[in-house]
Amino acid sequence: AFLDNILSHPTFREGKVTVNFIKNEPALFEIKESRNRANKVVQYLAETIVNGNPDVKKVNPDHVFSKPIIPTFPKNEPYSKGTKDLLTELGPEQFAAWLKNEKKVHFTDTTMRDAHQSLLATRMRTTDMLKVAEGFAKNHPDIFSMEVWGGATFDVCLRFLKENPWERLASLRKAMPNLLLQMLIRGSNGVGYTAYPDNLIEKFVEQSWETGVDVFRIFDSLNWMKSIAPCIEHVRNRTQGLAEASICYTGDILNPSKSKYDLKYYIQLAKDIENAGAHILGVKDMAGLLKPGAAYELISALKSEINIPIHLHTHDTSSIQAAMYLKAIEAGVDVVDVALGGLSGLTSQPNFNSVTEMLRFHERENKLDTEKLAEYSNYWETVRNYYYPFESGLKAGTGEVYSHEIPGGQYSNLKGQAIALGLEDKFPEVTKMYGEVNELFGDIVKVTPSSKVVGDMAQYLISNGLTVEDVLERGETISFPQSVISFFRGDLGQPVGGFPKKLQKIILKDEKPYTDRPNAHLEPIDFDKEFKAFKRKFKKGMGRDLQITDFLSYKLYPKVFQDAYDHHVLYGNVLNIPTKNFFYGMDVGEEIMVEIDQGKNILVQLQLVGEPDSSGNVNLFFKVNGQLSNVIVKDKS
Ligand code: 3PY
Ligand code: ZN
Repeated sequence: AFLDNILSHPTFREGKVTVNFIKNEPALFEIKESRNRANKVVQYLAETIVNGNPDVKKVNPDHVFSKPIIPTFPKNEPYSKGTKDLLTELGPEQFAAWLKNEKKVHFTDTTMRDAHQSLLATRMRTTDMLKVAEGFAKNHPDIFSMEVWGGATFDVCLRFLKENPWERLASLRKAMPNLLLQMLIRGSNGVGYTAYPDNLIEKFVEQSWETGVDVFRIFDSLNWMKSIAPCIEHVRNRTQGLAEASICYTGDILNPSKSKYDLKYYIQLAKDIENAGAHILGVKDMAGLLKPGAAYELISALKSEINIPIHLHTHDTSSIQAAMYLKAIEAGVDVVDVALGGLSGLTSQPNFNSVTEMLRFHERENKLDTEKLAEYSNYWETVRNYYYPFESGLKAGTGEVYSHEIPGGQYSNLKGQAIALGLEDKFPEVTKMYGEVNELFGDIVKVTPSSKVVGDMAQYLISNGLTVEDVLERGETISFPQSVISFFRGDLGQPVGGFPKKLQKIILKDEKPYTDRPNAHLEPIDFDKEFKAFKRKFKKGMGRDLQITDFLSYKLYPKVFQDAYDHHVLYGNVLNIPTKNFFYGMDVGEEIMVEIDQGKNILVQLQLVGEPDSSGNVNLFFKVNGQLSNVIVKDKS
């Protein structure tokens, strides 16, 4: 193709070529690059048509996809001022003071992060978000913040969607310049499941801010201040954003027989968080255990004991969490997390649309355009349908959450796994065991990554036909899962009240645990040196210069980054392939438009899929921008 460009170039045809011809005509290379990109996209489509997307386990050939309707918005009008503008104007301290003085209750929309993390295994693609991001920000400038990043989205973006998470953040920033963008960060575990060197987390925070995050919701999976405080410091030192440090709520403060996590415990933790310099206090009810009456007590007490605003998060696993919000709002909570209807409820957040209606004519009502909210809810409900293989199969809320205490995101995951393995009838056993393991571990705070340890142990015991009594009686002879050993060694920090000593000995055998910060055991990163080496290692293939953010992705997830890189070398940027085609390939006759570069689109039509030959090779014929093109793919079935 490159040669074609040269041969067809007017200068060449006129015979006026000099030695500098190729050098002086960069367009020749651009055309080559575009063709290259187009070929890679077609290669990806061909591969998916023949072998499927490896992330999609079960395709339903009769599934009906309907076209989502994108709500209208004033395209040519500027964005109305929102919370982002206010933060820029006031700075984080004054902004927090402003928030605390607001009479109306504010909303964080979690649709683009926790909602799909909890309902669709985090698989929502950037393209589906970008279709409505600008419109949403223009139609709803009064939203407090948009939770769009962090948690599991980072990992899943790279691992399964083959997207660059930083690119997602940058494009959402551009599309929603007036609203605060929020992320979830697991304190010293960043967006991973283990401890990282402090200077890696610090750089990560700095780059997240540079790329677009304003609100950092920081938590630690054991509520350990020693993991939370350094992250607050990073936000304060490296950004002009808001450090929202969270208490993770577990247990039930109204239950007198559950005294480990009582009101006094939470108030002290909240004070520690305020004293560590947080601008906002988060109350993160990751399993949806906070009951309405308890919420009233907790929020009232916190309001009188601390001076920073309070932001409440929950999951609607029990299906009664809107009632909890009402009580919390009446007790003075400043912001609550909700998800647009189509992606709300069950293990996700309470329904934004309905919560808004619940508060109509309430003294703390926040007047939003409910008709427009409904249009966006409908959009997401239709888009959700494209992700059907990732649905957990959960049909109803459950009151059992109060006994097993499984966080929303994990619950849908475990349920989905059980259904996929044909063990749905065993699911009650898994959840019961989860509760028993929690008791065995000394009743710990359970949220990523500590919740994963409890889940791993529960599944391990069930699949090996063991009980918690077996562990205590003959645990010396059992080899436990790695995550469990690592947890008892101290790799995730220290749980409230310490580890049960006898069990710790059983699990660690002769290994010695430690009690200081896990991060203190890790070598700091030499950014200058390592970034240079990184750039050498991944020199070609990305079609762009490697950034420090790529290096951070690599340091957080080396293997996942390598795989995403290899995928990129083969298939280029798959970001703009429509979701239906990204997951399920194309039908014969189907024609799609794919943006391969800014403003540059190709029209791809699938013409014919041949039969596999004797060695399993399949010949596919496409029309790309009207030109016939054929690709051969090996059928791996
Ligand atoms: C995460 O860490 O991803 C969570 O959503 C925890 O609740
Ligand atoms: Zn959550």
